[in-house]
Amino acid sequence: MRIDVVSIFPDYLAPLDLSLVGKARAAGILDLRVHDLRDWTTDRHRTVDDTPFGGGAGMVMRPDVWGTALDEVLGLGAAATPASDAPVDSAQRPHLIIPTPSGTPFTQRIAEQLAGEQHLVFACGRYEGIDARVEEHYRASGVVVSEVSIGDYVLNGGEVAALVVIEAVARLLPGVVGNPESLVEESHGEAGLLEYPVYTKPPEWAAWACPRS
Ligand code: JD8
Repeated sequence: MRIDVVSIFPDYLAPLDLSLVGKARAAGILDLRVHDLRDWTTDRHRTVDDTPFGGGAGMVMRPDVWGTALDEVLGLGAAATPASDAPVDSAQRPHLIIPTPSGTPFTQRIAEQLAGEQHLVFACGRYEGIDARVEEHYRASGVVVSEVSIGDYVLNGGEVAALVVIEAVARLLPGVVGNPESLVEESHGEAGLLEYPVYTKPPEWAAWACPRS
């Protein structure tokens, strides 16, 4: 699987160098590329935001900078494969994922669906968010686009949500979790999420005994 993440804070994704996801990358199971959105700016101040049309507080992320970046990462730019040769099977085509507070609540089921795809692209917004025309433009261009939320609370940007989704998806890829048995166990339907208590040595601790199985 290939995953691209575009953000103005690429270091926020550094935890993905660690642990199982880090090993999956080293093993070539996961091709994860993190990009700095400012690399696609053209002005010397590397500007990515501007004041909101219609007034209001805060700043909004510019569609033109995001467009240039996503065209390249989605492989849609000039150098892209002509539409006629574009893979028909949606699992082959890139899936643009935009974390946003108003997105579809992220679930284990969505993680399982995404784990079956070949190429995920995360657009991590900041400020008040990304100009809404970006999502409309790529939907209209036939790109599979999903807006997801990781919960009913407000974060400062999409990076933390991208971390959550990428970890939940990556650990489902064959060869990432050491003992796939544990994946089967935990995936026994919705109930699977409700983990059961776990115990290990010593059998006696602080006058607490492990329940006899
Ligand atoms: C993307 C900008 C900050 C949000 C003004 C604070 C997801 N479950 C979630 N909560 N918050 C986000 C999220 C927040 C984001 C962005 C995702 C881009 N912000 C904005 C609107 C109010 N600031 C999220 N997934």
